Amino acid sequence: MTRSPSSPGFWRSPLRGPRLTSVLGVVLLGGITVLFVTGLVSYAAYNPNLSPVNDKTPDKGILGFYLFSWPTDPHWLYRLNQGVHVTLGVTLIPVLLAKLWSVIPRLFALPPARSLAHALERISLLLLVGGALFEFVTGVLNIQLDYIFPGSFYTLHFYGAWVFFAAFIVHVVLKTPMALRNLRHLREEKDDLVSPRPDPPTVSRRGALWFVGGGSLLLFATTVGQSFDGLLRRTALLAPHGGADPGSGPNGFQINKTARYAGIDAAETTEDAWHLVVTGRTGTVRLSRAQLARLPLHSAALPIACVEGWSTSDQWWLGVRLRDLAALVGYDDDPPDVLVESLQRRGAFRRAALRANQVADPRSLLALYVNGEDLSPDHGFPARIIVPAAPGVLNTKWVARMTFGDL
Ligand SMILES: Nc1nc2c(c(=O)[nH]1)N[C@H]1C(S)=C(S)[C@@H](COP(=O)(O)O)O[C@H]1N2
Ligand SMILES: [Mo]
Repeated sequence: MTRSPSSPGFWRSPLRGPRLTSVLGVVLLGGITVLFVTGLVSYAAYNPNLSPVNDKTPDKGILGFYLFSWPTDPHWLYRLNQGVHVTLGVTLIPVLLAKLWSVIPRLFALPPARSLAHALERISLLLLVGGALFEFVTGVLNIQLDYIFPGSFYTLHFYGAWVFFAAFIVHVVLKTPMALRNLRHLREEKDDLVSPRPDPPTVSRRGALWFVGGGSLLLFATTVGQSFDGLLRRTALLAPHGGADPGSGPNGFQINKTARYAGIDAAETTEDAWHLVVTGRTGTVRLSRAQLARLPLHSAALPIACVEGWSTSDQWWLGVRLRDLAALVGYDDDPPDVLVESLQRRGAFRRAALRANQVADPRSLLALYVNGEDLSPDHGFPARIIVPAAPGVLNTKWVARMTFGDL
């Protein structure tokens, strides 16, 4: 009988019990709530309703709600939000695994359902555990591999989050009172998680918690550096993403997709070949890079902050204000939304839309220079967008066309 995982005697660890499960559960309650909120905020940062360009999630309905235009202040807003989302998500992995381990006997408990209520609870658990694993796995794949917005990752992680969170709410409502009771009373009550025939302990419960916490600390220490430059970034052993080696010098900061990867041919970006085409209320204007450089230039110190969690510190960009470009095509005081398109012919990031409040911000630039030098090919030469507080993906590189108004 003890051979079967559905019999309580099969599970021999003396660590299992309501107290261990409750401690881990309370940590996850706080942590996952933060993940969900920062995830929703990150979604809002894409300005998802701006034409079908920024968010192509099919049939999102009310789940794709958003409540506000993404602000441009403070300029590090997305950097902070996404750094917390990704670093915290990675840090919680050991806690999630330990929590699942601590309740595994219940997965096999028989009969599968004692009552309708019990059946419903078990179904919600299936969605909870499946959803949690799904969100953590898709999230980690996205930062470690080359899954890209707005392809499958974005849609999967989005829908997975809602399924998971619905089950999470049910679970929290059902379990929190008991978890808090378990934490207040130090004795282990009779509980289905406590093994009836425990093996002798090889580690204390406190030791086990230190082990889990140590794992989390290690992941944290090897991830958090992705939000900083220099030596600290080199500690981000687990968050290597951010494409090619950026080298040193003025353009020596994280690169996501290189010019070569994006299929940008140097011959298309020469002074003779490249023109920016700006369209708006009063028609179309074509500008060479030399002509752009003779317009009033402004500078702004802004970071690149990718959805994958990595970011750079503030770089010093110099270029033409987006609102000045809007004024060239008939929007003098009332800059509208803009659709920005890259020279790049294929790939997910070749176009992005910006909202009027982003265009209006005096720090939003079509940058020609960074840190006192021409943009490098990999950072978007001849010209790229840079907008305060926006996710990296909206900072289109190798810009070819800008269409203001009526998206
Ligand atoms: N045309 C184009 N623009 C792009 C991308 C791209 O692949 N193609 N990547 C975007 C993403 S996801 C990020 S995070 C930033 C990265 O900018 P960087 O490579 O200069 O750091 O560029 C954005 N602009
Ligand atoms: Mo990105």
